[in-house]
Amino acid sequence: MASDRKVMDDNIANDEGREKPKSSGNATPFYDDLHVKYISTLATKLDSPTSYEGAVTEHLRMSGVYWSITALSLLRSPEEVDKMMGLTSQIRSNGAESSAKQRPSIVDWVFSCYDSLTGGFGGNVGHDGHLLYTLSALQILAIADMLDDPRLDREAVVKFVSELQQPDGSFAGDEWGEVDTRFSYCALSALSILGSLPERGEKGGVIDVRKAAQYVASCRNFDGGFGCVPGAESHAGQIFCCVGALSIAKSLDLMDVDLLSWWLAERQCDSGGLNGRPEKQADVCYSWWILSALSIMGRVPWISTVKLGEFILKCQDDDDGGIADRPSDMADVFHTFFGIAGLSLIGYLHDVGSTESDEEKSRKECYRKIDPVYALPTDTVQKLGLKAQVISHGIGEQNCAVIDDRLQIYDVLDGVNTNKK
Ligand code: GRG
Repeated sequence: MASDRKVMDDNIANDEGREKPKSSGNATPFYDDLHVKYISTLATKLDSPTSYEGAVTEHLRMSGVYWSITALSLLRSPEEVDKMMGLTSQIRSNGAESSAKQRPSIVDWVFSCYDSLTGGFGGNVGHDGHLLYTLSALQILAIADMLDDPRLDREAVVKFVSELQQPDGSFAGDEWGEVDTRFSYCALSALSILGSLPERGEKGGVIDVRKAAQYVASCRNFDGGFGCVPGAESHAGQIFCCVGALSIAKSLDLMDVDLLSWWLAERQCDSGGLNGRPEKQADVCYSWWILSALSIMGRVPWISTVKLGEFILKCQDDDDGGIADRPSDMADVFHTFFGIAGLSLIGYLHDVGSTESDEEKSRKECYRKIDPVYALPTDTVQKLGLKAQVISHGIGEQNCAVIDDRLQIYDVLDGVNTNKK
C-alpha cells in the first residue's frame, strides 16, 4: 500500500514559486534517444500479427497513435516526426527486409477510421464512431496541421459530437448512451479544435455550454474532486477531464480551487510519484492527470516537482526506452506519453541547470512544450487559436505560481472568485 504522506515540506521554491531544478550530477538521466527509438518503432511491433500487445490494444489504436505522435512531437521537430512516423506521407515499415511493406500515412489511416454512419471516428478501421477516438483523431490531425484536409467532414463531426449532449448537459460517448465526465471533456475539446464551440450562455449554438459546465460541476464531491458521474468517487483522471472541460467552457468559477488543489497535492506518495486516489499505488500517468489540473489552477508548487521528476525518471526502461507505470514494470506508450508530458509540465525538459552539457542545453531548447488544457504541443494550440481559462492567485501570495508561459494565451480568472460552496 502506498503511503500518502505529503512531501511538500521539502520543496525549495524559487522567486516564481517553482522549485529550483536539481543538479543532474548523480541523477538518472532522461533517455531521449531511447524513447525516440521506442516510439518510432512501436507501430511495426504492434502491427505484427503475433503481437499480444497489438491484439489487446487494437480497439483503442487511435488513442495509441495520438499518444505516440504527441510524445514524439515534444522531443522532435514536426519535420522529424513526419519523417520518422510517416505522419503525412507513406513510409516503408522498418521490419526485416523481406517483410518490409508500405504503410499508409498516419493521416490516411485516421481517415480510414472515419465512420460516416455516425459522423465520428472509431478506435480502428471498421469500428463505430466514439467521442474518445473522435477527439484523438482531431488531435492527430491538429498536430499534422491537416485539419483543413477536404476529407474531414467538419459539419458531420460537429453534428456527431453535439447530438451526444443529453438534456442534463452531460455527454454520452456514443449512440449506446454511457455518460461519463471523460466525454464532456472530449466533446468540448473536439468542438473547440473544430472552431465550433459556442460561448458560455450563447443562445442557438451547437451545444449548451452552460449546461455542459453545470453537469460537470454536479459531479463535484465534498473533497473538492470530481468523479465520472454525480456521486461517484473522486479520481485524478476524471479530475483532469472536469477541470479541462470547465477550463474550455470558461467556467472555472464552479470549482473550489483550494480544496481540490489540496486533495491533488495529497496524492504525492513517499516515492515522489502520484496516485489517482487515496490508498492506491503511485503511477506515472497521474503525473499528467494531476499536473495538468494543478497547472490550470496555478498550483503546481503544491507538490514536490523534484521528487516527482525523480520518480518518472526511475520508471524509464534504460535498455529499450519507453516509460512504465512504476519502476521495473514494462514500458508502454500510454505511460511513455504521460511520463514525458509530466516532465514537460514540471519544467524538467525545459529548465536549464548549471551542470548540463552544451549538448543537453541545445536539446532542451528544441523540446516543444505541452498545453495542459488540450494535451497538444503549445505551438499547435497557439496556431489554432484555441481558447480556455486558467486561474491566477496574484503575485506575492505564498506558494503562488506565476502563470506558466504556455498558459499566457488564455483568459485569467482571479483565484479568489472561485466557488467555495
Ligand atoms: C486528451 C489526455 C487526453 C485525454 C482524453 C480519455 C480521457 C480524455 C481521459 C481519461 C481520464 C482517466 C479516467 C484516466 C485514468 C486512467 C487510469 C489509469 C485508470 C485506472 O484506474 P484504476 O482505478 O487505477 O484501475 P488506480 O490507479 O485507481 O488503481
